Amino acid sequence: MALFEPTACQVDVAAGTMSGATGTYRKRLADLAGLYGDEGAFAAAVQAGGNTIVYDVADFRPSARSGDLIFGITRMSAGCIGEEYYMTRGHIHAVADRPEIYYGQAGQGLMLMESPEGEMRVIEMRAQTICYVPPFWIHRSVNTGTADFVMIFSYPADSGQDYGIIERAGGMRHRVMQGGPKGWQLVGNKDYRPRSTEAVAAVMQP
Ligand code: S6P
Ligand code: ZN
Repeated sequence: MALFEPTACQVDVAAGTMSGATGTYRKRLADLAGLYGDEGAFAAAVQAGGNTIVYDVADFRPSARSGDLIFGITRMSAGCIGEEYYMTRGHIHAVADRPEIYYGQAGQGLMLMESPEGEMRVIEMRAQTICYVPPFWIHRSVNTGTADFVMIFSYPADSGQDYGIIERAGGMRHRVMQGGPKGWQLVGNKDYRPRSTEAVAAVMQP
């Protein structure tokens, strides 16, 4: 069997980029319709500058084999739609028992996690924070700071991403809004529809 060549990628924390990436993508405001609670504020923000970059992702994917690892970097801009902080789309891994590690590099933000049954967890992230996202947790990153929020991540190469689990529920159970002693607070999402017992069981089956 031919061995994969050992590889190093160089992280540029200030730029939020990584050399040697095998793939990159960028999400602009106009790509993120339906994510934010204040539709009027979203429409106005798109009107004013739909090209605004909300986040960039660069990753290195050696293979898609079970047992292999994907790693990369995500850089999130600071900003809000109305009072709701910029966030990633969020997902559960398509192979739901696959975990993930995030490692903070710059800025500050949150890893917002929700179990299929609707339990919420929040981990505050800054430079040097390592967050373990266990198997079966839906996860989304939120920039609660005033500068770029940069994290490195790694997860099993056969994980995949399922974005529909959040869309079908009307979003995550809580939104991250301005306010509170830390500058952010969790506010119940009025559009949230809890998953049925059957939907939860379908995600949790091995
Ligand atoms: C993939 C991993 C990250 C995210 C990235 C963007 O499993 O969690 O690479 O893809 O942070 O988030 P999202 O929700 O748009 O994929
Ligand atoms: Zn993930």
